[in-house]
Amino acid sequence: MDGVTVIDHPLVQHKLTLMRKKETSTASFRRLLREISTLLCYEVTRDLDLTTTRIETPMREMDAPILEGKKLVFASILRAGNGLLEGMLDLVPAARVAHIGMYRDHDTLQPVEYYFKAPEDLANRLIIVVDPMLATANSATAAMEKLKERGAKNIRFLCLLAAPEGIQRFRAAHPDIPVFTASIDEGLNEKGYIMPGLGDAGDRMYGTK
Ligand code: U5P
Repeated sequence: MDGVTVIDHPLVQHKLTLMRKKETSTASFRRLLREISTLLCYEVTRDLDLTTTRIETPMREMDAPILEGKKLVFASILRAGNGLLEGMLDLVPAARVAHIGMYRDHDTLQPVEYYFKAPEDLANRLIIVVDPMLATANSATAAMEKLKERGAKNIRFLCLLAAPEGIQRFRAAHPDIPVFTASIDEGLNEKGYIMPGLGDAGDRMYGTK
């Protein structure tokens, strides 16, 4: 699918299976999410531009590669996004972080925004938005609109699981934003849950419900 990358690395797929299992404990789920997010982060940043900087090794000087441009922004759609965020920050500790508070109204499935805090200069940075689940895509689509309103121009969306319907809606609304996911599942049930999915990512991470 155009603009959609499925990260089918064997370690990602193995860990994802463990996360899907209903008997996986909160502690294991959280640890697996953190582990898997470092692998996803590795893939989503694979094509970042490099420049060089002059350094001195103990032996001599050299021009060594470093990331080009301003620091990345990781934008977490609360609350489940925070599970992906932690592993990504393990890999890119200097990244700036945005938080987008969005909950899904259980009846209408529409996103309700309750919090937004992001670095000032979004226009000049690559923003990687994270939420483990792209279901109806209502929350992700709304989050992108908000980021664009604040000047964001270069955005990627990273999730763990996506429903085909969600991908279609997301790409129709934001064709400029590439989607990275570990799996495209079968579809949504009548309550907007991904099938077979892994349940409610926030509840499984935090042991609620
Ligand atoms: N969500 C889940 N599991 C699902 C479907 C949705 O946890 O099977 C939650 C995610 O936390 C995500 C939000 O933040 O709902 C995305 O839903 P949507 O706006 O894409 O429908």
